[in-house]
Amino acid sequence: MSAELRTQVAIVGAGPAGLMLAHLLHRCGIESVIVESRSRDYVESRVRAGVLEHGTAELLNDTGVGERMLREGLVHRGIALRFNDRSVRIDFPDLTDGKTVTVYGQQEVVKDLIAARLATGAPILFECPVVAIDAGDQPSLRYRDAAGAEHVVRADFIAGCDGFHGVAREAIPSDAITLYDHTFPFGWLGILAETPPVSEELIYVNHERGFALVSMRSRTISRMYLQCRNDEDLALWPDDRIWSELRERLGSDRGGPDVRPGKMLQKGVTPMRSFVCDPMRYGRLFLAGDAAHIVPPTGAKGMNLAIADVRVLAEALEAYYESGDPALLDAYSQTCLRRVWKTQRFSMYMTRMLHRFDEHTPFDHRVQLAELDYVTSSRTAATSLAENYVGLPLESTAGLRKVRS
Ligand code: RFL
Ligand code: PHB
Repeated sequence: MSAELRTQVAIVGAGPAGLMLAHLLHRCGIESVIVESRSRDYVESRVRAGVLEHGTAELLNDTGVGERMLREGLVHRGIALRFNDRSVRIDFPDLTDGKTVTVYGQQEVVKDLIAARLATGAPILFECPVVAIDAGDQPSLRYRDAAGAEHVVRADFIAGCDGFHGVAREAIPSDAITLYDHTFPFGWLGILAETPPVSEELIYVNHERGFALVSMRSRTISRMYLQCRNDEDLALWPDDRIWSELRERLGSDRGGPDVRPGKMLQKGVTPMRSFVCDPMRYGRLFLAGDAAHIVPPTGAKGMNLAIADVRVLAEALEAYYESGDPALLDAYSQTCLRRVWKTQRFSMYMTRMLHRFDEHTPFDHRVQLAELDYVTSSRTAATSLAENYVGLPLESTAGLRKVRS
């Protein structure tokens, strides 16, 4: 039997964007239905981002979903850039008026938001892929349940928060949007391992064999990445090879941090790309997060951008339902895209400064090292990096002020 649901905002996808949007809307009394293709267990265990900008952590706290993050998240006051076998620290609070970032896994944010959603009793449908979206004047979507039956959700608005490979963007006629993209000729091989972090803070490494990054999820679990080919075959990377490559790029035998092999919990390859869809809206369909844009992970920005989008969208929907004024909804795409392009710029800057490019000549490589030397020795340059890393100021806060009070 097929069912029909009616709501104010139908949300496609239960990633950080969809879940946070539902959470913010609930706080201002707007109803939503979340429809997610995967199981709850799957979305709660998908290991991805790990760094929350200052404003993202603040938003989680201010809206009542930051309690576990406050207890278990690790507040980081800086990062190290490592090149020519030396590490130089960028001190965030010193350069940004006291701001920090919080290391707290994306899947933990997702777990906290799902718990908050379930506590409200509002609908969240797992294992229900959305198969069609009608973005017309009377928007609706169709999803298929686990038994294969199709159902309809009718709504005032649809939020496409279904990631880069979702269906929402596909529902927009191609002549109504412009897509910008850039693919990098490399990817990241990421591991999660049971070994204490090699350092208190993240280390971004420029090495002649390629980029490396050491991050963490807790005081006993490390998350580390190695630059690899875009189509890298994981079978060529037994654990031993990963550990010795990390030791080599970190300079463990040359005074660098000591990487100690531990139990490998997960391995995966992520291709790198930059992508923007402009505008992020078609009629009553609004795209948010990875559905609208992708950044290479070097700036640790993807999840933060997703949260920044839905903050703007929730505020615009709140204004619309309060006064019938669509001005903020009309400005949504433009408001978000300003931040998106600045974030593309920063992610591109970090990526270019830290990776090996096949086409680089020895001249290009020297310029790259000079960039690192500059950013770690000029307070002005370091301030720019720090300001972007902790997160540029969030857009207008008119609606949010009410949420906080
Ligand atoms: P998501 O998380 O991809 O969620 C989309 C959800 O939509 C569902 N879906 C559908 N549901 C219903 N019907 C359909 N037809 C559907 N199609 C898809 C999916 O199952 C999924 O649950 O998108 P969202 O919410 O926009 O969030 C974006 C972030 O996930 C992403 O930007 C970050 O993970 C990027 N990222 C990082 N971001 C940071 O802010 N800081 C970091 O440190 C950081 N590190 C990273 C990263 C991404 C990485 N990978 C794996 C791409 C490190 C890595 C390695
Ligand atoms: C992570 O911990 O997964 C992480 C940290 C910083 C990045 C990217 C990923 O730039």
